[in-house]
Amino acid sequence: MIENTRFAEMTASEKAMELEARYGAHNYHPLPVVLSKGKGIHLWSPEGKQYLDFLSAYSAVNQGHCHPHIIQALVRQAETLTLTSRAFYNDRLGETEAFIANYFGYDKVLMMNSGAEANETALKIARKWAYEVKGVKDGMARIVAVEGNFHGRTTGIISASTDPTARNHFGPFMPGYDIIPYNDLKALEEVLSNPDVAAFWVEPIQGEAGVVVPDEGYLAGVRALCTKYNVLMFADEVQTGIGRTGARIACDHEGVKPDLLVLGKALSGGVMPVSCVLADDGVMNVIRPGEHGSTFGGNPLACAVAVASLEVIEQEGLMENARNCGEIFRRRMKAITHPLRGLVRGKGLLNAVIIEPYREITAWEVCLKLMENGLLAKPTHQHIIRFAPPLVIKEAEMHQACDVIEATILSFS
Ligand code: IF1
Repeated sequence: MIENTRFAEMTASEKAMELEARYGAHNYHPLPVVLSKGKGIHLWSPEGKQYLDFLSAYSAVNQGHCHPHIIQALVRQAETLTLTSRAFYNDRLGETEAFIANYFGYDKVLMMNSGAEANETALKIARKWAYEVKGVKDGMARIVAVEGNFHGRTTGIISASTDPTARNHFGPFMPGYDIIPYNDLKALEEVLSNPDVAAFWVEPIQGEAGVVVPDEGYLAGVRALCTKYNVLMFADEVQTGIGRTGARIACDHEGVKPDLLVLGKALSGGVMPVSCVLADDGVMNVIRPGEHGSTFGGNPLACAVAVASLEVIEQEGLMENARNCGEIFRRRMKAITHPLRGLVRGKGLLNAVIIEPYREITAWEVCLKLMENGLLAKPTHQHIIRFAPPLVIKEAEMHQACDVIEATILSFS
C-alpha cells in the first residue's frame, strides 16, 4: 500500500488518482478529476463538486447518467437472470433482436459487447460475404478504410489505423486493407473498381479525428458507389448512432441505409457494454453456427438494458432535442469573439471547437480551466475540444453551459 501517513492525509479524490497511478496500467492520461456520482447531465466528485458532463463517456451516456428507466430494467433483470451463454436459448434475446432489428429497419442483428468487437464481427461478415456471395477468391478479400479512422483497439482494427499512437510497436498488422482519404468520393470510386473489395468501412462523422463532418452528399455518394460496385457499405455508428447527431443514426440525415451497421456505446445508455451489427439476410446469413460469438453477447441483462435505452431515446424526444440544443450550442460558440476560438463544427450534440494558436495555450489547458469552472470536456489532437453532453440536456442548461465555456475562453487574456 502507499506510504501510510501521506495517504491518510489525502482527499478522497487524491487517493483515487494516487491508487490508479500506482496500481493501474498507464494506458490513459485523464483530466485530474475524480467522479463518484452521476445523474442526468451532472457528475459529482467525492468532495461534492458538481460538473456539467460534456463528454457523456464518449457518447455512451446519451440518455443521461443513471437514467431511471434503464436502471429499473437493469435491476429487474439482474434479479431474474443475467447470463445463460448461447449454449441455450434465453427468454429475452429473441424479443430484443426483433425490437432492435425493427427499430433500425434490418432483417437481423448480431449482439456483441464492445464497439471494437462489433466492428471485428462486421469485418468477418464482410469477408465471408465476399467469398460466398460476391465470389472473391479465398484469402483475397480487401476492406477499404479511411485516413483518420477510429474503430477500436484490437489488433485487427488498428491494422487499418493511420494514427501512430494506436499502431506503434503493435505490429505485425493484419493485411487486406486499402486506406483512402475521408470525404473523397473520387478516391473511393478508384479503389472500389478492384473486384476483390468486400466492404467500405466508414464513420459517418469521424469522432476521434476531431468531429470531422463530411460534405453534404458524401454518405449518399458512398451508398451509390457501394451499390454500383457490389461492395458492402459498412458504417461504424458506435459514436454517431442512437440519437447523438439528432437522428437514429447519422446515415439517416442522407436517407442512406448501410449494408452493415455497427452500434455500441449508447445502445446501453452507458450502463454496461452492449454492441451489435445489423444487416439484412443476404449478408447476415453468411454466418452459421459456431463461426462467431461471445460468452456475453446477447445476454439477458444486456437485452433488457438495450431495449430500455432505445425506448428512452424515443419516449423523451431526444433526437429532436439533440438537433435543437446542437443548434444553440454552435450558434453560441460562433458568437464568442476571442483569438482562441476557431472553427465550430458538428451535428446534433456531437460538436467540436478548434482552439487556435494563441500564446501557446493548449486545448488541454482550456479543458483544465473548464473543469475548474464546472464543465467536463476532453481535448482531442492537441487543438480540438469535443463537446457532447447527454441528449437529455435542457435548453436553459445548454445556455448555462455555453456561458461557462464563453467565460472560460474569455478568461485567457
Ligand atoms: C477509448 C476516441 C471517441 C468509436 C467508434 C468504435 C469504437 C469507438 C467510432 C470502439 C470508441 C472511444 C473509445 C475510447 C475513446 C473513444 C473515442 F477518442 F478514441 F476516438 F469516442 F472519440 N467505433 N471510441 O468512437 O468502441 O470498443 O471502446 O466500445 O478510451 O478508447 P469500444
